Amino acid sequence: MFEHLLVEEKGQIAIVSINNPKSLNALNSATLTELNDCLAGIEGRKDIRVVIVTGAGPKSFVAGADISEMVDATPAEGRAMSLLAMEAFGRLEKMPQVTIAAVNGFALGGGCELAMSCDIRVAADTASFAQPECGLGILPGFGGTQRLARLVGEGRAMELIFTCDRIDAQEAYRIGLVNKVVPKDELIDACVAMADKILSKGSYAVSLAKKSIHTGLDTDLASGLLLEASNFALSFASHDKQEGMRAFLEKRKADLTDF
Ligand code: DAK
Repeated sequence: MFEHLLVEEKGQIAIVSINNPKSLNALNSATLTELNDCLAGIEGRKDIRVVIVTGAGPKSFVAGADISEMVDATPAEGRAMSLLAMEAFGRLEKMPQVTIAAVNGFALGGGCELAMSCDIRVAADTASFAQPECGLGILPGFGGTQRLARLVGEGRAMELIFTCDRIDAQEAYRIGLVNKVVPKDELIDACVAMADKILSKGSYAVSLAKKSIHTGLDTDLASGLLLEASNFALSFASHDKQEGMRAFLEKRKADLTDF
């Protein structure tokens, strides 16, 4: 049903693969539109609770925005593309589902920015990361200046963006850009295992925690703590809170169902 995406569902997990093999999964407007539509379709679903985003093929997660489409784009077209990406990438951050980037190869420019829009990043040991935009006479425009600095700190983000250096998966792990590095052949299994572990917890509580973390990081500590208190109160109204605590006291496994 999508031309540029492959979507597979495994129980409560959706695996969305960017599928533009001829350009190493570069993101053109059509792909961004499909990604946005696909995520919009998933975000209201209660039966899907984790989304894994990856790249089709053996070599590349996403090699960036599609340079062949951008080369002759006008500023107005650039703005339209930016708004489209902002919507799609913003959805990954705001949707109640947990999002995991399974970075299976090149994560360059918009590809690195796509990975950074996910809640968690797991990298294959063959993955590499860069923000090469300044070498093309532009700057990261899908959130890279903001999200990279938040993830790895201002100084490292500036160095990576100014030099356009490409770093390997181990270095990305060392600086906090990715959560873990696994052998390439085990990447999807590792992401599914992580998803299964998350799914065994209270999905409603996890989604409230996600919202608290993302929204809290955009505000001051005092406001973030108030938001946490409100979301904490919401969790107290859930079936899962009753069930989780009772199960502990009764020494049995909790049956957590809310989302
Ligand atoms: N766009 C279009 N085509 C690409 C591409 C890309 N980003 N990356 C690779 N390809 C194409 C290549 O042109 C080649 O096509 P053919 O020649 O076969 O037709 C094919 O994929 C295979 O690539 P290579 O032959 O180069 O493969 P190698 O293994 O030798 O090298 C590479 C792989 C990933 C190191 C190399 O392809 C490469 O350096 N690619 C470009 C990486 C890059 O600079 N990416 C950042 C793009 S800039 C915006 C906001 C954000 C952005 C743009 C606009 N707005 C707000 C409007 C974001 C910008 C970026 O992401």
